[in-house]
This record gives sequence, structure tokens and C-alpha cells, in this order.
Amino acid sequence: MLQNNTTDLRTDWSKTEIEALFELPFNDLLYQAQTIHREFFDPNQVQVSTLLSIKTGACPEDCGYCSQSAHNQAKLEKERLLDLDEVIEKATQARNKGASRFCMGAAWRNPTDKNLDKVIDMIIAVKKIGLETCVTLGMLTPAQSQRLKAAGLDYYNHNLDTSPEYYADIITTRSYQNRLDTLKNVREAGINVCSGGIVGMGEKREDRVSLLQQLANLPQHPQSVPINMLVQVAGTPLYGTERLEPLEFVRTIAVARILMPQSYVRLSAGRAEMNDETQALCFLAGANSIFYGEKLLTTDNPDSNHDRALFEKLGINTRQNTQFHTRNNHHCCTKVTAANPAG
Ligand code: SAM
Ligand code: DTB
Ligand code: SF4
Repeated sequence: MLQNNTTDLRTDWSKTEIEALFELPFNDLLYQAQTIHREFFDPNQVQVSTLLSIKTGACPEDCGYCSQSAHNQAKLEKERLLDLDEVIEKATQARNKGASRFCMGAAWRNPTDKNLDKVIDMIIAVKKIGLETCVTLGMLTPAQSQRLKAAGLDYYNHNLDTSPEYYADIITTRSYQNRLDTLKNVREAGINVCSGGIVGMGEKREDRVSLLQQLANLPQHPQSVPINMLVQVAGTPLYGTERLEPLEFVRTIAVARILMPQSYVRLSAGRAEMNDETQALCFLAGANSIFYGEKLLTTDNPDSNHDRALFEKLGINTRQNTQFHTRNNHHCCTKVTAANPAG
């Protein structure tokens, strides 16, 4: 049995084993996921990240789900790379609202070295504000990954998106292997990996099995695993795709939790169209991270007041950034209440 380098983390999951988890009675699956979750995490604590699109639209890639692809017809205000001041302002707002991580996304196939200089300035500035940093900039070379590590970057997000089998139906301009190569470059540079995928793109359950197998069998489990429900954007090829049943989404979260017990599993895009009950089941299934703030990159996320109220109803605390709470002498975990919107 192949073990990951931390404790007893397996990286040799077979499709048959993963299918068997998906096929468990729902209550048995959730019980198993919640039991594993409690071995490694506080079950009532959720990590919150805020997203900012630092360069929007006109992307040369043809991802079938994406509002930002130049190949698609989504209505979108294109924007050049934001100025440093604007990024600092947004990051400060995010920190004051209680985010512990700030994720900056750019609609690039890959960054040029000149653009990377500018992103590095942003990373340094956001860290000074007291936030963990994450960027998602497309494909990276080993040298670019090392530069980001030297700048102090905490996480790099690069998703596998779907199974290797379904991939060509969704994207043709960049290969699955390209994605695995970028993840290797990031991992070998010593940056924490954030990698997950999207469900609800018309894939079969076997594709969800295969995507999770790819993620769980990487040489090391990604530290963060975002599970996105497709946000259907008018003008993209995937607009109008049959929607995934919410309980199948919950199952996907539960299986991710069981396969990757020490990773933060993020209930990511798609929350704006999910009711509170589905989200509560996702937390029960082991999701312990969300995107927080009114916008994802280009689409809507739930209102922060709504999220705070939901957390309060569920008795969920949010994990604060160590760097921030040390400097400001805060407690490690903050209970979210209307009076304390540190959510
Ligand atoms: N351009 C970079 C890249 O793709 O590598 C970074 C930004 S890209 C928008 C980051 C991720 O967001 C994608 O890999 C995809 O998994 C997710 N995403 C994009 N559009 C989405 C949508 N409409 N619904 C759900 N997830 C989406
Ligand atoms: C991830 O897995 N989901 C985020 C983040 N990583 C960069 C992006 C979601 C984008 C949803 C569509 C949009 O807002 O454009
Ligand atoms: Fe470009 Fe990223 Fe959107 Fe694909 S997902 S079109 S690479 S911005």
C-alpha cells in the first residue's frame, strides 16, 4: 500500500474502491466521512478564502465552462492586470471581513515573466496585510514556481477540472499532462498545492470517481481540494447542461474527505445556487473551507451576511490566520456572530 509522506495517507486508491464509496448508503457514507473528518479536524471549524480576479477575460484557453475564454460568448467586462493599490484595497477589505486567505486569479494560459514580477509585488503586499496568499495564473515552469516560492507564496491553485477520460470534451487547448506538470513544478518548489475540479459538467459518476482518483493518487495529496459545482454562464458551451443532483454533490465531497483525510476540502463555486440544507450536508460530509465574499472571480457568491447567519445557525467557527492573530493578539478561532462579523 502506497503511503503519503505525512502519516498513513494512501496514494494508491483503485477505481473499484472509490466506486464502492460512492455506492454506499448515504448515511453510511456521511458517517464514515464525518468520522474521518473528526480524526484530523475540528468539525465545527471552516477556513475562509476570498477571491479576486486580478486580470479578467480574453483568455486564449477554450475551457467550456468559463466566462473568461476568448472562445466563448459570455458577456464580460474585460480588465487589464489590476494595479497594486487596488489589490491592497481589496485584500484589506477581505481581511477586515474575516478572510484568512486571499486568492488572486488571472485569465492567462501562463504568466509572462514580466507579469510574474507584478504578481510577486502583489503577493508580498498581501502577506504584509496579514493574509495567507494563493494565486492561480495558469501553467507554470519550474523556474516560475521557484520565484513564487521565494516571494513567500503560500498556495498555488491549479485544478485538474475533470477526469482524464472526459477532459477532451471540456478543454482542447491544454492537456491533462500539462496540468499534472504544473502541479509537479509547484509541489517541487515547496508551495502548498490547491487542486480540485468541477462537477455538474455533464460528466458521469465514473468521471467523478476518476477525478478524485487522480487527485488522491498524486505523489502528495493537495493541501486544499476545491470541489466546484459548475456555475452555468450564458454564452459558454456548458450553459444549459443538466444539473447535478445536490445529494450527488454531497457524496462527491464525502468521498474526497475519505480519500484525502488531511486536506482542506473546499465547498467552492456554486454555493449561490445551493440552499442552506445542501451546504450543511456538505459540511457534515467533511467540507471545511469556502470562498467568502460577494464575488468569486466573475460570478456571484452568496452575500456575506447570509454566510455569517448560516455559520451562526450551524455553530461554525472560522479559522483565523495565525500570522494575523499573532500580530493582532486575537484568539485562534472566532465564533461568528452578528456582532463579530469576523466570519
Ligand atoms: N486561468 C487560470 C487557469 O485556469 O489555470 C486560473 C483561473 S481559472 C478561472 C480557475 C479555476 O476556476 C478553473 O480551473 C475552474 O476549475 C474554475 N472555474 C472557472 N469557471 C468556472 C465555472 N463557471 N464554474 C465552476 N468553476 C469554474
Ligand atoms: C477554484 O477551484 N474555484 C475558484 C478558484 N479555484 C480560482 C474559481 C471559481 C470560478 C467560478 C466562476 C467565476 O466566478 O468566474
Ligand atoms: Fe482561461 Fe482559466 Fe478560464 Fe480556462 S479556466 S478559460 S484557463 S481563465
